[in-house]
Parts: sequence; structure tokens; C-alpha cells
Amino acid sequence: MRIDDVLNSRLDLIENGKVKEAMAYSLLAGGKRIRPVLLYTAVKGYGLDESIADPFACAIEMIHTYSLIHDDLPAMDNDDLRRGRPTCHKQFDEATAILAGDGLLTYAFETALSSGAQPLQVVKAAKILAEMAGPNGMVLGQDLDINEIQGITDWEALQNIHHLKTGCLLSAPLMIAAVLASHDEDIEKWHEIGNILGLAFQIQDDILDIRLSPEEFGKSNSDIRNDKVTSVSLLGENEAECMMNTLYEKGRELIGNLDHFQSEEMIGLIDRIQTRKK
Ligand code: GRG
Repeated sequence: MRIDDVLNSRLDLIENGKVKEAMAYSLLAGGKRIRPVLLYTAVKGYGLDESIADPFACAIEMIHTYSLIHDDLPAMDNDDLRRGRPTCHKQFDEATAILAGDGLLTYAFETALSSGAQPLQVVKAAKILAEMAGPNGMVLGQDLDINEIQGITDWEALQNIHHLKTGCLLSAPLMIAAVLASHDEDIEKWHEIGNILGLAFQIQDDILDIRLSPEEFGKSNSDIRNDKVTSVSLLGENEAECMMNTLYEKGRELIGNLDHFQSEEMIGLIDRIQTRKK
């Protein structure tokens, strides 16, 4: 995959050492690469060459991978299995896993800022990335997930957590594509589409979590172990699945309504995500 080549070339620029090894271990562990693929597909939908998206595709996957490494730590979900392999802190140690996450987060921005796109576009895109990943975005979602979720009894409140924790990092590549294509009027539309797809993706994750074994899913079923409130525990499996399908359909409809955007490939990608098996 294109994203693996660009990630490898960025990793080659890091000094050898245990932290680099741990960053590479988690980054190259065979994730689905959904976020970079969303970005590449969106820039192509705007008629641009994929290469313009390379630094941002890398940056988003690095931020996603850092979030998984930190989420798996004993202080958070305390998971042993991720992407079908021991989690970063199990393979190395906690200090190295924390540093690998820190390294990936900071290197993500160094990589994004090395983009050859127009400087104003680079600044706008990097700001979106920071906003979506930071304390008003994914980090806030994780805060609520850790500190508030157990008291939640209504779907609206759970939806808000999912928009932040999952939706923000799925919105970022779509919003960044609009910036790179100089279609800033689409940024908020993609934000909403990313939130809808993120919610669908999270519900699907909750359903797969109860349907698959950890070996099949490639990660621990920590939601069940931690008796966590999820879309399935709140809505029931059937209603959750109906909601997921409705949301994916709504996402496709909104994408089809965008002006200046060739939507076929993106809609095909959403179909493939909807039928994913893990
Ligand atoms: C530590 C700040 C911080 C945030 C952690 C990513 C995350 C937030 C928590 C992980 C748990 C979780 C269920 C997150 C929701 C998003 C999600 C479904 C992540 C898994 O993404 P995939 O399926 O993973 O794209 P791969 O491994 O394929 O890249």
C-alpha cells in the first residue's frame, strides 16, 4: 500500500534506538489504514494526485497509532493484544510505549509540516489535525470515555463521546482533503460526514467486539471485561446494527450531494468499510 511506503520512508529518518523500534513495531503492525485511505480517496475525488496527501496521510496514521498505544496502557484500557500482536507496552515496556506514543504524536506534526503544498494550506490542514486530535477532539473523547462513560444512560451522551473519540480522527482526513483541493466551503460538510461515519464505525466496532474472538478481531475484548457502556449495551445488538446501517447510508447520501466531488470511489470505500469483517 502507498501509505506503508511513505511511512517507511519517514521512519528511515529517525535515529536508531528502542523508541524508534517501538514506533515502527506499532506503526507497521498491519492496521487497516482506513484514515489514510479516506484521505487518498478524497483528494482523488477532487481530481488531485494522491502524492499531495502523503505527509498528511502519514501524520494521521501516526496520531491514530499513538492513540492506540496509549489507550492500551495499564493506566487506560490495560490491553494485551492489538492488531493481532502483543500491545506496545507488552512487547517493550511501559516507559518505551509512552515514549513511542509521544514520538509518533510529535513526529506526525513534523511530517505534516514538511508538506510541499501551499504554505497556507499546510497551516490550515495542520490546525485541523491538531483540533481533531487534541483536547477539544479525540483527547476529550478519551477523557469522557475514561471518566464519564460509566454514568451514561442515554444514547445522546454516548453519541457525543463517539463523535469525539472516533469521529474526529475520521473527519480529519476528509476535511484536510477539502483544504488541499482549495474547497474550504466543504470543510464543515466533511466534518459532519466524518462524525456520521465515525459513529457508524464505532457501533460496528462494538458489534464486532461481541461477535468475534480476540484472535479473530486482533484486539482484546476489553469493553466486555471492563463492563463498559457501549452502543450494544445501550441499544441492543439489533437496534445498534440498524442504526449503523442507517448512518452509513446517510454518509453516502451526503457524499453524493457534494458539488465538485467525484463520489463513486469514496462511496465504494464506504461500502467496503460497512462490510468489514474486523
Ligand atoms: C489515548 C488520547 C487517546 C485516545 C485513544 C483510539 C482511541 C482513543 C481508543 C481506542 C479504542 C477505540 C475503540 C477507539 C475508537 C476508534 C477505533 C474503533 C479505533 C480502532 O481503529 P481501527 O479499527 O484500527 O481503524 P486499526 O488497527 O485497523 O488501525
